[in-house]
Amino acid sequence: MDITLYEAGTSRSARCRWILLEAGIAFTSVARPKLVGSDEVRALQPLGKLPVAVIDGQSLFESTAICTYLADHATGVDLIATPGSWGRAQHDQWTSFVLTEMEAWLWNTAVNTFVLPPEQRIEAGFEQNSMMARRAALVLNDVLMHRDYLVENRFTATDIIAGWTINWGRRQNLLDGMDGLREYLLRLFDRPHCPLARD
Ligand SMILES: N[C@@H](CCC(=O)N[C@@H](CS)C(=O)NCC(=O)O)C(=O)O
Repeated sequence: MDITLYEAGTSRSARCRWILLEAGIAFTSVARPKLVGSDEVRALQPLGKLPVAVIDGQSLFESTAICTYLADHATGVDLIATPGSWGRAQHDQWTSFVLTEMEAWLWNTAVNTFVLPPEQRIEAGFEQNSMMARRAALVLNDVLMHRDYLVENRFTATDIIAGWTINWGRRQNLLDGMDGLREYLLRLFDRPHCPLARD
């Protein structure tokens, strides 16, 4: 595969960098200031957001879609449950759950803290955002108290996607008392290619 990844540090594009490194797939990185919202990125991603991957001449956006595609096409390393398997249904379940029940709330706080211009921000939902993100995190914590990884009890793309969001929750101090998630993140941090922010 010929791959160019438009990325920005430890943002959601780090999921794509991580899967590429785990898969041993060579890629070209485009990472420079002011990439978000640029005409170059808008031509590939309608909202001008990162990440975007150009794979064999076709652009693909949404970090989960990119990671899933790359994992499916990795050779010599098994990074995702087989399409059509029960494990793959669980991949879809946990990635959907994490993105809609946890990440969306964190993103709403971010949007209203530093993404939108001050005059467009609404701060009234911050407390509710934290409560709802924590509610989803507690579900994941319950699961990960009893197993090491989300799908087939082995490290997969599912953990790359979910781990990034859970780590965001940790950075927002929303995981207090959730030992399952704390241990899970330590397992992910231990992986040599893990690009998750440690602060
Ligand atoms: N759901 C998308 C989210 C993409 C996204 O929001 N990326 C951020 C960087 S982490 C961005 O480009 N933000 C700029 C903006 O929202 O204007 C994904 O997972 O790829």
